[in-house]
Amino acid sequence: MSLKDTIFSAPIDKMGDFTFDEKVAEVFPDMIQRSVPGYSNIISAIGMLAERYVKPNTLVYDLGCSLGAATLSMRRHIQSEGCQIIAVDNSHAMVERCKLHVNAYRSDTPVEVVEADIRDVDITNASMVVLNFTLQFLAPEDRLSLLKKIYAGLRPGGILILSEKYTFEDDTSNELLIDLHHTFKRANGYSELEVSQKRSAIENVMRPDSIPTHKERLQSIGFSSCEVWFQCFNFGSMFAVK
Ligand code: GEK
Repeated sequence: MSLKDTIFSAPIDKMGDFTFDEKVAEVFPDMIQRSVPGYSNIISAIGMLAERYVKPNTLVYDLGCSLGAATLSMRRHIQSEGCQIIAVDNSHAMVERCKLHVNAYRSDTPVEVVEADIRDVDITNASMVVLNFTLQFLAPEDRLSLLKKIYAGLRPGGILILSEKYTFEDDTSNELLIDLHHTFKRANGYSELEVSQKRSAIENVMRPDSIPTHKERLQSIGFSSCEVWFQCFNFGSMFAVK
């Protein structure tokens, strides 16, 4: 059972930018579950996709792995032999806790948890790469080069899973979907103050793209098939196959 996220429950005088520190890592499962619509469905489906796409003797990358939820889901489902999952995060607090989660069970598929910036990690011989709500935290000017590196490191037929919060070009749709997300958070027990303080803290560190921007970028890199396979309000997940 993870601790309850109360990080933004009391008024904060001087709001700093949101960081993935010890306090966040401690409550992260509760935070992401109550904040990201469809998170559990996406984690389960990432396991199903791993079963289908991970080929023998290849590598699987979970970039921005946090506590390793996607890694654990993939590890449970991978049937192919000779594979390894490389789970990467640049938050020390996340990596330390991720190692505990990963080492709590034995499995045929080894997992290496690496504390590093995903922009500095080599990607090779990959049959599956997961960016589950991570790309949005990268500076917009760094997104294309990361995706190009992933494309180059994927084997033909390999798959990228890219889950993100989206913006929408039509103002009315955008406002409605943002508002539905806030309603979702309030229904999950977050107060008005928590919703608005989190919104201000995350504004500078998370700059979402629109679905067309994602698709055009992936297609321009060379991915042959990309589609949104899940969406709930302004959150969703795409696949892109090489
Ligand atoms: C999950 N995928 O539970 N290099 C490495 N890690 C980074 C970087 C970077 N440049 N920038 C951000 N991160 C997870 C959830 S959370 C999403 C991913 C959220 C890491 C950051 O430290 C954090 O752990 C993660 O990306 C984003 O399936 O909190 O909304």
